[in-house]
Amino acid sequence: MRLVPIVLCAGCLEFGDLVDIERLPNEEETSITTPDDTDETPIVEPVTWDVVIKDLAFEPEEITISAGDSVRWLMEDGGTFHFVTEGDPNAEPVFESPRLDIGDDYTHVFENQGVYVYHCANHSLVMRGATVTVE
Ligand SMILES: [Cu+2]
Repeated sequence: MRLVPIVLCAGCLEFGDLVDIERLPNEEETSITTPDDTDETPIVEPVTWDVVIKDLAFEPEEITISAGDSVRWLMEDGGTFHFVTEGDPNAEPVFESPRLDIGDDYTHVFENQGVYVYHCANHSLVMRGATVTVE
């Protein structure tokens, strides 16, 4: 009869070991999550920045982004159409959107640093001098 409690004790110890083992995967999951967070920190994901075209203007007119980022122009001007054309009027554009009617959008990826001045080829007298600065 006295052997029975001893056997039960042994069972308790084994159960305790099992509990410790069950905790180990949780610690591993925690350590796995930490390197993932660390990896994400130095990797700068490209960002898409929105510029709204409305009331014969680009808003914001000046935007500063990082190399690799994109700018997406959202055409929200009714009753007319616009372009997003890099460079001064009469110059060969580095980039140029197709004709943008209301609801259209145009995205350009800026891989290289620099200051990109752009205008609307359809309203080059009033919609000009907008800039994308790529750092
Ligand atoms: Cu225009």
